[in-house]
Amino acid sequence: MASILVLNGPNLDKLGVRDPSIYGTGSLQDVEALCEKTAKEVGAHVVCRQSNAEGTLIDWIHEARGKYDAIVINAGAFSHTSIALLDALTLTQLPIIEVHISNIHAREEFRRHSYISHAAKAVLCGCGIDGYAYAIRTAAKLLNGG
Ligand code: CA2
Repeated sequence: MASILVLNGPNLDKLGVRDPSIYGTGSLQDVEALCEKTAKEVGAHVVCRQSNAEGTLIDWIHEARGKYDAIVINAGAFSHTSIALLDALTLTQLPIIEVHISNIHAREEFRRHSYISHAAKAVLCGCGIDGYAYAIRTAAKLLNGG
């Protein structure tokens, strides 16, 4: 059974608390429940983790090699700043699917570039939290030979 690590970065633990016009009303718990439901539907196993700390995310990415078959990641604002996260993702040699709840290309200039995209097989953005379900389906399809 394919095993997928779902990582959420800074401030995503506050989803549903503020700014529903940008991020919708779903909470991080809703995101994780959706990931688990979708994984069941495609016959995969998911582990969901969230951290506000760049180093913690990097450690989890390092540990993912040999333990998971793919990574789904919404690195939050670190997407726009962190070459270190990009390097860690590249080092895993795992398929990476990047998710953003909002359409980062329709927002401020500084959100329009993501370092993570350089390592990503696919990028989902602007689909709300459904983007996580699409990302898990995409990962499962890739792992089953495309
Ligand atoms: O659209 C996305 O998923 C983002 O990755 C979300 C990040 C943002 O920095 C990225 O540019 C795009 C923000 C995470 C959540 O921030 C919140 C802010 C207010 C209320 C709740 C969450």
